[in-house]
Amino acid sequence: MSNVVLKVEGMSCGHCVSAVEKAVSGAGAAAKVDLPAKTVAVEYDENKVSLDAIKSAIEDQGYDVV
Ligand SMILES: [Cu+2]
Repeated sequence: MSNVVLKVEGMSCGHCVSAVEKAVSGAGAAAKVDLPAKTVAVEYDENKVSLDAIKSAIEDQGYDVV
């Protein structure tokens, strides 16, 4: 498993948190959002899902991975 912390712009409320967490789990990984820090801790199996796919899933929800 790999762990990475992404900085994500545009998250402002609980709705955003669940949208991002859902998007990441839909991509096949696990996410934990820290709203005040604007970070998303992602745990994923690099043999099953790429980090790019996870970033795309977040960006598809309208947030920016910086
Ligand atoms: Cu929101």
